[in-house]
Order: sequence, then C-alpha cells, then structure tokens
Amino acid sequence: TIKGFAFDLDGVLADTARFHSQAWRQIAEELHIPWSEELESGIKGIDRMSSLMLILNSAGVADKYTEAEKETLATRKNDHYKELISTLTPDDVLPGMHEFLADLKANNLTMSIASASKNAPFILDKLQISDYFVGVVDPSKVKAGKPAPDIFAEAAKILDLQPEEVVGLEDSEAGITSINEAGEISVGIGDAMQLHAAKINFASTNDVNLAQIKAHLNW
Ligand code: G16
Ligand code: MG
Repeated sequence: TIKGFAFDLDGVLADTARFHSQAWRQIAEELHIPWSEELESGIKGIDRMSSLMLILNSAGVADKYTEAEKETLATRKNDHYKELISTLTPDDVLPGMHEFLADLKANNLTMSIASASKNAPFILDKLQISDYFVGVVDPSKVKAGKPAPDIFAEAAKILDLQPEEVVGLEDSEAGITSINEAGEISVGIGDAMQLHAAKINFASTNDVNLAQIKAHLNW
C-alpha cells in the first residue's frame, strides 16, 4: 500500500520552470544560440551543468568552452535565477497544490522533496511549505541526477519507506524515468504524450487529486 509521496519541486509545486527557462535563455542569447521548444522542455529536471551542456550541444559548440568558462556560465545563470526566485511568495505555489498537500497531510501520508535543484530549500521557504516535508534530498550528495533513479530512491529513504510504497510526482521526462527506475509509482503532470512513461497522468497541477490516484491504484 502507498504510505508516502515524493515531490519534484520545479514545475510540480513551484512555478519556477519559467525562471529556469528565462535565465538560461538569456545565457543562450548572449552565446548566439537559438532558443527552442526542445531546449525549453529538455532542461526540465536535469541538473545545472547538464542543462548548460544540452544548450551548448544543441548548437554543436560544447568543445569551444573550457571547464572554467562553463562553470562561469552556470554560475551566472544561477545568479540571475536566484534574483528571479527571490520574488517568490506563497501565491507561486502551483494551482491546486496547496489543497493537495493539505489533503495528504490529513490522510497521514508522509512527504519528501526529490528535486534536482540546489535552490530547493530556499524556494520551499519562500513558498512557506517547508513544514509539510520530513526531508529534502540534497542533490549534491547523490551519485547521479535525473533520469538516474538516485534522487527518487533517496527520497524514499528519507521517508523510511520501500520504493513500492511511494508515489513520485513529476513534470519532466527525465523525472518520470527516475521514478520508474527507482521502482516507485510515477505520476506525470503535463502533456500525456510527452510523459507517456508515467503510470498515471494529470494534465495540470489543478487536476492532481488523491481520490483519483487511489482509484487508479485500487488502493
Ligand atoms: C530543477 C529544474 C531544472 C534545473 C534543476 C537544477 O529540477 O527542473 O531545470 O536545471 O532543478 O536547479 P538548480 O540550478 O537550482 O540547482 P526539479 O527536479 O525540481 O524539476
Ligand atoms: Mg520539475
């Protein structure tokens, strides 16, 4: 039976995907790399350096930059991103998720955060939802980022649960793969075609609800 939930942050709880995209887009423009829908969805869920590599590789220029230059670009993106997220308030919790968190809590289900973001604790604090979670995975302490299972596997450990007792929620393809590989139950939020590997799909955060998840799983 299901006893806990592991939440992705960007795009599931927080309306921050637009800020990641805005900050990366600025870097891409400075480097004269065209922005695209593919980059927009490709950077979702993957860590900071992998996002930069995806952008550079899209223009075939990754080997034109030294490691130090790449570090500088990634830091500059993060500085801009941090400026953008400093404006976050509880109103930036994505639609329906306040209610969903309260419903899980009322049902004694335990929750943790499985985000690739090093800024996750700061964002949870800004949104004033930190208290819902027993813990936050530190992405710098796991071997591999999403799509590898490590982040979601660690989120189950934090909950002190077996993977099959955990539902993972994600808005990215990389994240759904991570949940499935960890042996947890995947819930995709967003385009059903893009997130076809998810066991259960909701079109938007507003549609996510415990009753429907229970019905799907005969739980
Ligand atoms: C998020 C975003 C990614 C971002 C990653 C790292 O992951 O979806 O686009 O690259 O965090 O973020 P930071 O640069 O803040 O460490 P998630 O897993 O919360 O969707
Ligand atoms: Mg996400």
